[in-house]
Amino acid sequence: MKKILVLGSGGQIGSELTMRLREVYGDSNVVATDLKPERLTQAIQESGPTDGVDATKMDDVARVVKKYDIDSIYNLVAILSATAEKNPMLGWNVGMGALINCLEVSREMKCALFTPSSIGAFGPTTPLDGTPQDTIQRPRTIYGVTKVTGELLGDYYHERFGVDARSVRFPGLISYVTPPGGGTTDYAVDIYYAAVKGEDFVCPLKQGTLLDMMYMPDALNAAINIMEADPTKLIHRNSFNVTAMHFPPEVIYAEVKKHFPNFKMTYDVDPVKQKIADSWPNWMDDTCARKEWGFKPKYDLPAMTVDMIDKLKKKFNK
Ligand code: NAD
Ligand code: AKB
Repeated sequence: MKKILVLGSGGQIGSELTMRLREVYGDSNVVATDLKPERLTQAIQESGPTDGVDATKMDDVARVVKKYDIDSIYNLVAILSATAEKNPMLGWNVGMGALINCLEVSREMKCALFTPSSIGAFGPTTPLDGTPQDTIQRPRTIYGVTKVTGELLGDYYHERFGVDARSVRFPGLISYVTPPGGGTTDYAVDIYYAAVKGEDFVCPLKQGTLLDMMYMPDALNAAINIMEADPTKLIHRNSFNVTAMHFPPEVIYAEVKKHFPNFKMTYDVDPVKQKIADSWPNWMDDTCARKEWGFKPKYDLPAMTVDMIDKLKKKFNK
C-alpha cells in the first residue's frame, strides 16, 4: 500500500484530492498538510493524519516524509496565475521553492512525485486551437514561467536521477468544496456560486474568450491515474495535456440560465486576467494522455452544470 503525502491539502484541488486518495489508498495512508493547517476541511481533519508543513522549507518536507515513511508526494503548492501576477517574486518563490524541495526529497528518499502543470504553461506564440502535446511554450506570466520550469525539472530529475516525476497540464478546474485560489479561470466557478445564491454575476473576461475547463471529479481521476499508469507505456511525463470541455463566458452563462431563467450576467473586463486568458489555449489536444494512460473525462458542460448546482444548493441550503 502506498504512503502518500499531500502538500497544499487546504486548496481547491487538495481539499478534494486528499479525500479521494484516502478512499483509494486508506485513510491512515494519506497525510494531509498545508502551510495553513487551519485551512484543512473538517472532513480531512477528522478522517486521517494531518500536519503543518511549509513546502518552501526543504527540512520541513524531509521531516514529514521521514516521519510518515512516505513513498509518494502530491505537491499542490503554488500561487495561481492572477495572484502571482500581482506579486511575481512570491509566485516564483512558492511555486519553485516547493517543487525543487519535493524533487530533492524525492531523489534522496525515493518517492514518486506528482506536481500539476497548467494551460498556463503555454503563451501567445503557442498554436491556440488544438494545442499539441509538444509545441512552443513561451508563457508571458510568472505563473507560466514556473510551470514550464517545473515541467523541465520534472523530466530532468527523471532522466538524470530516476525520480518518478509525473504531471498533467490541468485546464481551469470547476468545483464546489473549496473556492479557487486566485486564477484566471475562477470565473467559471464563481458564476455557479452567484446563480445559486440568487446574485447577479459580473464576468471579468470578455465575450468570446475560449478556455479549456474540467470538472473536479475528472481532475481527481487524472491525478490518480497518471500516477498509477504503467511507466513502460509513458512516452511523455512532464506534462500531459488533459481537458474535458472548452467554452466562452456566454456559453456557460446560457447553460446556467437554463436552470435559473432570471439569472443575469454582465461584463466588466479585468485587463490582467483578459491578457492572460488571451494567451492561453482555446482548446488543447489531449490525444497523448488518452493513448498513453487512458485519460477519459466523464463530465461535459451540461452534466457538470447539473451536478454543480445540485451540490451548491445543498451547501447553501437553497
Ligand atoms: P490553491 O491556491 O487553491 O491551493 C494551494 C494550497 O497551497 C493552499 O491551501 C495554500 O495554503 C497552500 N500553500 C501555499 N504556500 C504553501 C507553502 N509554502 N507550503 C505549504 N502549503 C502552501 O491551488 P489549487 O487550485 O488547489 O492548485 C493546486 C495545483 O494545481 C497548483 O500547482 C496549481 O498551479 C495547479 N493547477 C490548478 C488549477 C485550478 O484550476 N485549480 C489548474 C491548473 C493547475
Ligand atoms: C489559473 O487560472 O491560474 C488556474 C490554472 C488554469 O492554472 N486555474
